[in-house]
Amino acid sequence: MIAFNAALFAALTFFTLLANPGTLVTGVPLSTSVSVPDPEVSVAASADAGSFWMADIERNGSPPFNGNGDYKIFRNVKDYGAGNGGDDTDAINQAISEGNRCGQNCDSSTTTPAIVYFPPGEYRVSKPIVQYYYTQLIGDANDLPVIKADASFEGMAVIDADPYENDGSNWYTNQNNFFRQIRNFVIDLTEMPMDRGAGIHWQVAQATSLQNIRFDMIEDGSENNKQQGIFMDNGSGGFMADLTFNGGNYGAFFGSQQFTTRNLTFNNCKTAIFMNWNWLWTLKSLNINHCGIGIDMSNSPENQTVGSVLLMDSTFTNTHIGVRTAFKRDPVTVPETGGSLLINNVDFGGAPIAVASDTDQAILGNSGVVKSWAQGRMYIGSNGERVQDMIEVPDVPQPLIGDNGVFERTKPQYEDLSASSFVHIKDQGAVGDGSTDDTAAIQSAIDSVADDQILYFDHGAYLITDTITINKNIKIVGEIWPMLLATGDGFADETSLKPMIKVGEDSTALAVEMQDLILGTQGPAPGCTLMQWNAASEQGQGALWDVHFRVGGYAGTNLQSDQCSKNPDVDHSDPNMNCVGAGLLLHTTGEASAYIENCWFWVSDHELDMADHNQIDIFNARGVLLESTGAVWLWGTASEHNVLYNYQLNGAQNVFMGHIQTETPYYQSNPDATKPFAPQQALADPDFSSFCSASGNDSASCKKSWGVRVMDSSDVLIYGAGLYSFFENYGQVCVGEQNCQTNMVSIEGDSDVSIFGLSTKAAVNMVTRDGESQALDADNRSNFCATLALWRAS
Ligand SMILES: *[C@@H]1O[C@H](CO)[C@@H](O)[C@H](O)[C@H]1NC(C)=O
Ligand SMILES: *[C@@H]1O[C@H](CO)[C@@H](O)[C@H](O)[C@H]1NC(C)=O
Ligand SMILES: *[C@@H]1O[C@H](CO)[C@@H](O)[C@H](O)[C@H]1NC(C)=O
Ligand SMILES: *[C@@H]1O[C@H](CO)[C@@H](O)[C@H](O)[C@H]1NC(C)=O
Ligand SMILES: CC(=O)N[C@H]1CO[C@H](CO)[C@@H](O)[C@@H]1O
Repeated sequence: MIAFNAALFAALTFFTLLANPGTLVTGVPLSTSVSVPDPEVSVAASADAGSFWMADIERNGSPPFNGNGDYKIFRNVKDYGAGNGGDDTDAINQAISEGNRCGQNCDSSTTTPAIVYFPPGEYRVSKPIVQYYYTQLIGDANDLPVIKADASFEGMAVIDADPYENDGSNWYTNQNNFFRQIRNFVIDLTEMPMDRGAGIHWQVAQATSLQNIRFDMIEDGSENNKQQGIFMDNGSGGFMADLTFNGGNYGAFFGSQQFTTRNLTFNNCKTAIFMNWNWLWTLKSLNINHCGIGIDMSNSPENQTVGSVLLMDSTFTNTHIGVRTAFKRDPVTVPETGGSLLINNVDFGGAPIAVASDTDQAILGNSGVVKSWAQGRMYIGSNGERVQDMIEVPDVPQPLIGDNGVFERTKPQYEDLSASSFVHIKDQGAVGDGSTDDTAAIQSAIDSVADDQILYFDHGAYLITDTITINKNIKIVGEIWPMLLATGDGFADETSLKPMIKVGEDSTALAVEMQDLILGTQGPAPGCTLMQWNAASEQGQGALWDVHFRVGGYAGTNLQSDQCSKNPDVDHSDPNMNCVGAGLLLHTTGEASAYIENCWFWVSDHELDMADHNQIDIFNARGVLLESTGAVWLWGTASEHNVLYNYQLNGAQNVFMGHIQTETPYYQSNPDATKPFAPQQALADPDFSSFCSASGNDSASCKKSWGVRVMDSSDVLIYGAGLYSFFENYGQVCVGEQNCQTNMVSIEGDSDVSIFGLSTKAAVNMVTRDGESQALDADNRSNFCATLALWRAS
């Protein structure tokens, strides 16, 4: 993401909230009859105290580009004196910060990763636990550690991912605050006075996640209750799943550009979710019980700050108001498409008012299960109308359906296994030092690992010079994102793409699960597909979680700011071929099926490690290419800065995408998207020269990367898309004029696609069909993007 000046949202700052905390509170009374599980009870009842493999797995990983051979990746907070009954704040912060890591005044760094592990037990804090850049805070998955805020706790939140200084500045740029996880905790605010307290300050961007966390807050419906589980003021992201919020004023206070949040339970909150601002937000599998308001998206009714919300597969029980909104169909509210809302398969049986106005008048009364309801602008082809009503939508294709609407599966933590079930890649001959060719060692480790074992990639940088093939059922876990880097002559021929990692051949049935890896290149690899997924599998048994595709801009890639810094004043008709990345990031083929969650397909736009952190030009040909007909789910993915397209579907079937986020390259149109790669028919590449002249606009502005291109594909559902164009040759005049490029989404041929919650930025045409404009940005303005509640071909 970019350092974008979003002063647009300044009216909603944290400081305003602190200064005037009463203004956002609605004071709807709530029942308090449901009891909350006592953390002490669950701790005592657990049979597996301290049994998580994370605690005692052998640690062979090291960051190859750190320079300090003694650098410690793994830190157990007990080794720093935490958990002994006193104030644990300093010990925990010491465990996090030790080793010259990326803290205050550090923009970013990939060379100081740390896993900070919390064994079962209670930890007491009086000040925030500061989560440094590139940190995973992980508790015992079998017996959640409890972090208890002291009654005298002072500070923003129990865990703070981006501290504020007294002058209001942040440690990290919120939109660049990447690579973080927090999982397996109870955060307890119940000893604090109820007029204060937050669990996690989560001001983050891509490649971040919260998973399996319970927030315990004071249950009290009065005005004085100001506690909140998550406080998210701004950022860009992102993903979270499996969270429970008990009590509090707001379970979660959300504000960010775009996000996917899945499987969240709220009990006895005054308001479960307060949506402060967004461009788009996909909410899936919410259980909202005994709350005053479920989702309040009515902030600033006279000029709404919420762009859009997609709510799917959720249930409201004994909750006064389901969703509160300021949107009105007529008279038109400001901005015109602000407050767009999609409701799909939501049980409002336990909410007397399903959708209410900002003055609590019923817009949609008690409704039982709502199949589909929308407010905003809805397009059938090029016919747009303003709606606020039930709508007709096609059924979700059968292969995509799970137990609760669209299939979902959280990243497994294999918590039943012991450390002895893990086979270390470094014990199998791989070196991971960023200079040794590890191809053969990795292939042989994959071939020899047993079915009941897990292949563990110790942290490192593993060079791969030829295709590695996975032809068996396997589970692969990375130690805080080890890097698999394609390099060498074997990946040089851009006209003949060869995979670095090939999963199955020709639709073979396999169960392949991978998590916490990074795939990239060392130097140019234009003949490389980083991952080709050919395997079919049972629903959700072929999966990637937190596997990030990251090309250029970090230590070890030889594609950094010393060689590839931007230079917009020079003509780039002859691009610097030393700054080429890969040919294609991810490719699904045949009858392949894959579950892909919280994966970031990022061609770097700026330097993460070198001190200048400058913007850089990396030419990576293609992003994600889906050509498969088995089910593919993309939950919370983003694809950015690819030359030809970020997502392309060609002959694909049964695809769910929600939410997706894209940015087109900042250097375009210097050069435009016709350079440096010639379109290849075998890959169904876009041919901008012929497309643009055929569609009657041969301008450079037409020859820019697609956000999403769909050809001859059916049963495709997109639930939330934020597709952005922020630059013309690094200039931003076009952002205000909403015309950084002509097009963004192309639907071609015989395609059956429904796009719910489409938000585009600075593309004149939001959607074209076979080259013809379907919907204009100028007709559909929201707070920042232009937004459609729904686009369908017919
Ligand atoms: C709404 O707010 C935005 C962002 O602060 C501002 O640019 C715009 O002018 C406002 N519109 C109206 C009609 O007040
Ligand atoms: C993020 O939020 C903080 C506090 O609410 C505010 O000071 C800052 O200006 C915001 N930053 C951006 C880029 O919106
Ligand atoms: C949802 O989250 C809860 C609490 O973390 C967990 O127990 C449950 O298995 C999750 N459900 C799904 C479908 O993942
Ligand atoms: C092409 O489209 C762009 C963006 O809509 C517009 O500014 C330009 O004038 C168009 N050019 C032609 C030749 O139609
Ligand atoms: C068709 C339609 O309703 N278009 C409206 C969209 O919003 C613009 C302002 O941004 C109005 O001028 C249009 O009338």
